Amino acid sequence: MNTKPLIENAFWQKEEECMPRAELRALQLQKLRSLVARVYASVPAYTEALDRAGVKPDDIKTLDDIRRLPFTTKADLRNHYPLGYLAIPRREVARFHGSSGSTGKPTFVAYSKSDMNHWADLCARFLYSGGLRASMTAQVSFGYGLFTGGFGLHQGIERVGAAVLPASSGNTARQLVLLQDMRPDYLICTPSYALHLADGIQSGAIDRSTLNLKGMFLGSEPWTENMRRRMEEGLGVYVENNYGLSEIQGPGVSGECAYRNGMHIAEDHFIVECVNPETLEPVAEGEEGELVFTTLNKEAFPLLRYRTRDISTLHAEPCPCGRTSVRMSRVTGRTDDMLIIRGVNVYPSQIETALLSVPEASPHYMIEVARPSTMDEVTVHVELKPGSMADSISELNAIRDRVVAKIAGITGLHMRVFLEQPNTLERFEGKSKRVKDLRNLRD
Ligand code: DLL
Repeated sequence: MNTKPLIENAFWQKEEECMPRAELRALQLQKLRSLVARVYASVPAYTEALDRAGVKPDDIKTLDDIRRLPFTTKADLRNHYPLGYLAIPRREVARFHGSSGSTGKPTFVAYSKSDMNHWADLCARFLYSGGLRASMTAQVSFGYGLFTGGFGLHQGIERVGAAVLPASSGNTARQLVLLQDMRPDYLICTPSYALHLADGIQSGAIDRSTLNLKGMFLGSEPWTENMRRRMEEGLGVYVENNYGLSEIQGPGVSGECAYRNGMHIAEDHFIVECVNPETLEPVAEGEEGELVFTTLNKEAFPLLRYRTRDISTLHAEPCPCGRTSVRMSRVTGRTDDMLIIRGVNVYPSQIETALLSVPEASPHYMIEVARPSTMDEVTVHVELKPGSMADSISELNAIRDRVVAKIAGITGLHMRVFLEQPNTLERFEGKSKRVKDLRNLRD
């Protein structure tokens, strides 16, 4: 283990971050008991699920009793669309966010004033630990909108007291101008976009000597130590990983400390489990499994045992930084078919929905994801319906453009589309495998 931190070891909320484990566990149990009582009383979907599981709030006597609670999945949220899991009166909601759902409609989440307050602190924890200070400026190149990235990080920076440069996503030339002229100390975005901007800087698109960049906080999609090395060596900056998901909060669920040996999970706010995705039984410490989170403090949208579908490992041995929480390794994969393309979550079923709305297109398709240099590129091969072969190139182009537009309308992403002759793509007898992911996301 690396015991020499690259930057100073610092805490935003030392008491919470370094709470002795026995105290932390006692706090978790007390919060878990009140959470189960609260959702049983206020969320009909949970009243039903707990009754079905034969568990009453009073049955939760130890932390291990969490295993008696039902899991919550994205499908549950979809079945109670849009706000079936809301646990407070709607008039008390301070903010809504949403993430892509596999059907084309987003999954909505909600925050109370108190949830927003905790969220800002949890983002401030990893920002402060990575070196952001009140005198500094941070450029946020995450999208502002239903996505939790932009607004979530924005609040964390404000909580630290630093200045926010809310660049939002896209428009690379302008991002580079901001980096050069506004001289932010930190850049906050997805790893693939950071790499893209780093390549822009290194190719001489802007005058590198004018930059004031000290570091980058990256998250929202899988990335690798190789990518970190490339950016740190290429730009001479400090690069830190942080993780989160909308259903549980957004960014700030976990983040690295100065020792960078996994991401510290904010266990005073979330109980984490790592389970075998088939048996749903816990895996041994350090073994790969699916992460499952229970929210302890969320008022508006508390969730019991939410299955993230993210594959990772948990590590409980003490960290030299002094934080007492369990750490998670990088996310190495998913147990479902969700793809993360340039930070945007995409399900193959969304592409299928788009194809079904174009009369000439068939539902036979193949999605290829590649990362030729730094940015993900998606190519969709789609068969035309028999009998709908167009006679001219301009007709074919028109069909293709409609498919591209439909996909963009549903996923928010521009994908390359190739129209194929009927009956030319592979057919599947068992589970179809419509995605070829050619990216190397492990090293
Ligand atoms: O991506 C929240 C976020 C925003 C995290 C900004 C960090 C920074 P969703 O759009 O709901 O929320 O996507 C959540 O993204 O289940 C993981 O699969 C993936 N993910 C998030 N952070 C990381 C990371 C935000 N550091 C989904 N490494 C999660 C790998 C990540 N995957």
